Amino acid sequence: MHIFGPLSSRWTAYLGLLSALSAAFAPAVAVKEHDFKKCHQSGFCARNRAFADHALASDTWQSPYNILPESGSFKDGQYQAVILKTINDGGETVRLPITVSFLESGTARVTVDEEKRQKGEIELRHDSKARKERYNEAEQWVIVGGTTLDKAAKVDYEDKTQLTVKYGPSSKFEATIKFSPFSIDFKRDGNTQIKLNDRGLLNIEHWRPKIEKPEPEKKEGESTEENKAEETKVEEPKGEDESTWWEETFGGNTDTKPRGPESVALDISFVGYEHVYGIPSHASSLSLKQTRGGDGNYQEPYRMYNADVFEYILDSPMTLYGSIPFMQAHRRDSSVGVFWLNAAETWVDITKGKDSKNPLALGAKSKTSTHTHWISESGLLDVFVFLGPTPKDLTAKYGELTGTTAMPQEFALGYHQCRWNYVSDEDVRDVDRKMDKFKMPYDVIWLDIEYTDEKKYFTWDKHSFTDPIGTGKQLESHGRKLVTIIDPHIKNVDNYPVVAELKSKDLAVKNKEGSIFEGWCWPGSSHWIDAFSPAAREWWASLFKYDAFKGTMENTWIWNDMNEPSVFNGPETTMPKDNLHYGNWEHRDVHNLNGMTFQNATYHALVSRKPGELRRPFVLTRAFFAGSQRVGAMWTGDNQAAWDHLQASIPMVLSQGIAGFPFAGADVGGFFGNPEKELLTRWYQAGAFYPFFRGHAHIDARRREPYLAGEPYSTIIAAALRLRYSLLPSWYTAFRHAHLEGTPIIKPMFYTHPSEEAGFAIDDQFFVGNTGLLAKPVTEKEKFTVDIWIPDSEVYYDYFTYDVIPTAKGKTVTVDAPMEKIPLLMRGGHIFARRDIPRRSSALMKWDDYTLVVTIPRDGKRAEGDLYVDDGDSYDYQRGQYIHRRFVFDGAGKSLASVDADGREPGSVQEGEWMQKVRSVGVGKIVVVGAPTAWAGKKTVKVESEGKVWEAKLEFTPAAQGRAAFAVVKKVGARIGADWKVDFS
Ligand code: NBV
Repeated sequence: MHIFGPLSSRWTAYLGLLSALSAAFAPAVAVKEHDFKKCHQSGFCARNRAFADHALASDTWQSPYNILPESGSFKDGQYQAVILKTINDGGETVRLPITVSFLESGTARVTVDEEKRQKGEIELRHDSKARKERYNEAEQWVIVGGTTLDKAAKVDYEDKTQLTVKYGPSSKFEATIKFSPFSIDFKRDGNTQIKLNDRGLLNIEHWRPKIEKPEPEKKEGESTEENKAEETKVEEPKGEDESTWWEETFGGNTDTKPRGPESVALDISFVGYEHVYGIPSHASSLSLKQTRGGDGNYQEPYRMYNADVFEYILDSPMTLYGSIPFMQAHRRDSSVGVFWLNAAETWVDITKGKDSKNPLALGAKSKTSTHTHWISESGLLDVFVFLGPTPKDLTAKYGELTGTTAMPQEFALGYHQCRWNYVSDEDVRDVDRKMDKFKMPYDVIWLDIEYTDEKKYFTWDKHSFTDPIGTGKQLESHGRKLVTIIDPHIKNVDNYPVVAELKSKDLAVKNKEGSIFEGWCWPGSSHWIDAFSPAAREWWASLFKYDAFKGTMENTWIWNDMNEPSVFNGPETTMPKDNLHYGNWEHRDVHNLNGMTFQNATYHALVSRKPGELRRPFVLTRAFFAGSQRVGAMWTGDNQAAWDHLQASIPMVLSQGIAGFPFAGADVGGFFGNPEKELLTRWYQAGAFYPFFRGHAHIDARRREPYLAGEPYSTIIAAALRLRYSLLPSWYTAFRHAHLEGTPIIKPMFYTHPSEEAGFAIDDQFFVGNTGLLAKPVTEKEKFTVDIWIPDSEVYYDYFTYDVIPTAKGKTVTVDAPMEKIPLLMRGGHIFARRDIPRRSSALMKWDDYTLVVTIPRDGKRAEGDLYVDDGDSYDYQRGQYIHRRFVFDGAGKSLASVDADGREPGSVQEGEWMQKVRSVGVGKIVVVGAPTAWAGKKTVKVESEGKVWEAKLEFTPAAQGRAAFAVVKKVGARIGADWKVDFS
């Protein structure tokens, strides 16, 4: 082991952990909360909260921001003007250019900059090399579309005090920009939905020179009369705390803040909306809580500052590993939202209150409004406003701007077996064999940091991993993959070509002096690749070529961890904010983007591993930002083997889905500690419904591969794995929708049933894609029933028994959930696809026939669903090499038909290799749950396809003891890719 330099307390904790060899590691210690800032310890957060307190407590408060009317102009869907901020008791003003853009998508964007910084007319302290502008490149990383201006947007009304613009679909949207004080009201169909600066909390900390003042003689926290007078003379508002303007120290680290105070903050009110969702990642409820105290509320704002939060606590607004500053507000039948495009440290306060001013304007139903206060340390004020009206519109419009989930490799939806660490080639091969022996399907086995030669990424431990290619080939023989971890910290050691190149090519993150930044992480002294730099990304790509990263092959994929970035001896375990990135942007400006740039570099590296090899990369990331969904999957980080962590994982994964990054999961079994068998089993049952399904464990945790659980647990876990595998066609179809429409993969009740208020706060049950499958995993110890809330009057069947669930709209129903059972209902009116032959991996199921399950609705009239299939690996789907079928059961016509979901004519696509091969794949079986009694005597049905007609056998089972009647059509015989019709008459 290396001898490390001065150790921070946190680093000591890591070392302690590593040396804690006891397998019986107990997760008794929770996160050291004091290692992470609270709002009052983060200067700009404290200042803005104080600003808000001052403004909200005063009856006479008026926001000092006014649009200079004569500066305004409206052209081609865009309004531009200058906001004047009044300072020094009205003696001076600061010019803040504002642009309000109305986009064709119906989204509006409000951007405010600061003229002096924009023009570089400021002085930096400490001879800093940092950029003078407010960070204005977040959009280059985040926004990929949807920014075309709405030329049809028009000024509807204008006078000296305000301007109203009509825009959006059929000009249903309206924005009223008031000049003095500046505010904007957004209306849909004449009703106010969102207000900016209505409460006057807009605060853009303008540049000012530091005025050296004699240190007042006072005790800390006290303020002398002279000092007060001085403060009043220099700045507004009265009593502003300057103590954190120029320098800030936390946990022994000092931030030199060369640009002084520069925060941006704004209040955003959702008028008449009681629920807000989004802004992941927090270990909190789906419907966000209030943050200004009170019963059951938080005291702290939700924080977004990507961090390696060691053993995070639950039910907390504290920051976690990734951030997406996108928020949806929802009330009955209406959704609106905002996206705050800022990559700096950000806090969001949330309060809810009765709207006393003008309740009539809100409509009879609305009672409560949600007020939010967004506070970022630096950068532009850049906010996108979405006016809905449905949750689906919100995710679609957000997806249009930031991109949607990359279409994953099909294997990525299978089960992933991970631990820190599989210790040798033989260990990996042994686990691989045992999974087969115990008939447990899985697709990927993972290697954590110990596979490397002393934490030097792109190398292998010489003693334990002598033949990674041999291991890769064994995996490949069953269609399986290997994922290896590659972190962004590069070991600072001699004779390591990777670090030598990083230094010689000058591609690492710099410290505030502009020399290479050195910090501590797993390898000891390390440097960090600066993935903001195009040259660094190009170099990074060169490291993944098969002949560079020897030991990898076509079935090797990558895991990016620690990319917040985690720096053990850094402030809050990350980089100093005054570090410098490519383009001389300070780390403070780009912190939340950092993880995404690294994952992005890896993604592009994998696409270019070999010329001509075009396969969809798989990259798992821990840190993320808006846009990360375009390049891979995420997981919720280092959770614990505890029931409450299993519970917390569900709202966390649901939040990811509505924030546009649905390819999400939590470590199954819990990372820290040793789950009891019941917990492990229940976690597999829940994990089978995470979009990303991976078992993982800490190095000190006992081995817990699912076959080690022993009976009855191993068999039950195997059943959960198989359930996942049989439903893979439906999961893949849900991903296709996420990819095209930005929809979540697993959907909360407010999303699927936006009219049912009782469901708005429910976050422990969800629908899977459009399948109508409603799951509610058991997350409590010794709990053998669950209460499922039923959102509508449709019929619901038990997935496994076909029992008709005695339900009523808006009621909860208690469903049995013995150990071996995952509570899973099928909503009537859907059709979904499965593959029923269990095999070892998803690749081995590729050419199997499908089973279609039709759930007859209560009125018997119509059931619908779809299936998307492609080669699961290449980009050929972009050239039409896919099958997308729409299935319609017509109760009146007594038929089930399959048509091309995208309206493509048969033969219109030239069939490549995969399309030809998939011709052999057919519809094996059709199961009709809730089959009409009229089918009782039926023995056959007529199948018609591709100009032929034939008969297939039908087996009808009548209803009995609460179980629905069902019918099975066997050996249907139609091709999955063809048009066909089954006649049940
Ligand atoms: O690489 C080791 C672990 C990894 O297993 C885990 O999944 C990551 O979240 N990594 C963090 C480093 C630190 C763990 C204490």
